[in-house]
Amino acid sequence: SSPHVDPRGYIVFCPCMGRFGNQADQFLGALRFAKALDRTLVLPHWVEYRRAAASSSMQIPFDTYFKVAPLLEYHRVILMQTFMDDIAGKVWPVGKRTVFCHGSRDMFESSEPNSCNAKEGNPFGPFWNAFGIDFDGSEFYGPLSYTESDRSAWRSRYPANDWPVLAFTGAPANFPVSDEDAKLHKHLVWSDVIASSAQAIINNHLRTPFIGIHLRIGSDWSNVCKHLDLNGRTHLFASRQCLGTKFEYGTLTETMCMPDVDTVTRQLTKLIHRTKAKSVFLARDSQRYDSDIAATLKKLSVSYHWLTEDDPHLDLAILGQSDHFIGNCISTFSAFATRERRAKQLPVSFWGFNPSGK
Ligand code: GFB
Repeated sequence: SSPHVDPRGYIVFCPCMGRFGNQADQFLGALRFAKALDRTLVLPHWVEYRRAAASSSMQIPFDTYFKVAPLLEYHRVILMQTFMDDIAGKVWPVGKRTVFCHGSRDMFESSEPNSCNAKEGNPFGPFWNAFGIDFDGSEFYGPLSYTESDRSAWRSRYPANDWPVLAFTGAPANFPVSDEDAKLHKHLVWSDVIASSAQAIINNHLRTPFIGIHLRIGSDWSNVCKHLDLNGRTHLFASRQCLGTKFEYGTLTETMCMPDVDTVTRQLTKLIHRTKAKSVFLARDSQRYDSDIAATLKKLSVSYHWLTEDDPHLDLAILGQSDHFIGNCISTFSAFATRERRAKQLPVSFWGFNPSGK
């Protein structure tokens, strides 16, 4: 049976910024926004960039990675494919599709003036094209923001009767995720396929207790680490996760962003001694520390495992299960594991970081 149309309307958006960690951050904000506006959230395809298709992006169905049911415990949601197949024709017919953005976006020479240009560039074009969506007009919602103070203004300016679908050029959410929205992470539950693959790796390759570590040490990341506001009061990406929103627990350092291999092996050794861990799972975006870490762990008679294929979601699902975790405070990829672990009250620590006062 096809789903009923929600008379209170829908929110559709493209997770058009960053890679998985960034998209997940914004997803939580969009989920809260949909709840606040009391509209069904259309669960977007995730946007991925694989090396083979670097010039384009791939669109991966939301439920490839996450279950829908736990989200429904919080709010009404529907998969984008279902929405397009069963609902869009009734509330969002071809020829009458308006797209929302804060103000005109005309960053390219080919841009239309006074338009969201919502399909211009990658991943914008490929995302909407995956469903054959074209836009017929733009709506600039500025100066409204997504924050709580503007939510009643959203409802009065865009009532569901006149605006059954609010389709957003980017995620209707702030970045990075707010503390309040981070709590919604408990509704992001790995799909059975991901969860059982993670469990199989743990059963077959790891002895418990085990430590999961995330190393964000690749070349794109070293560019990020050049822009730290050292000892300052400016957060970078996910740095709230260790420093606290108001820097209650410390300030940024270069080592926190890009720990050197000695810091990593030293900190890992300490944690192994403290926790009596029997194995270590490594998730990383570069292999450059592998041999040093392997040598350290061999000396300690601690076994280790890493995935031989690049699989960020499987990495994260395993990091979410480990008995202990060391992550990168600034990375939103680490932050995903941190939120999942904090929701389950599992311990979290970070490279090069000791909470002040402890
Ligand atoms: O997830 P993400 O937005 O987090 O982007 P950051 C990092 C991406 O790098 C992940 C890969 O989505 C993965 O594709 N990656 C990082 C990993 N660590 C791992 C790992 O341990 N295992 C695997 N398999 N893959 C930000 C971006 O990254 O970095 C920003 O999102 C910007 O937009 C900046 O590009 C440079 O917050 O770490």
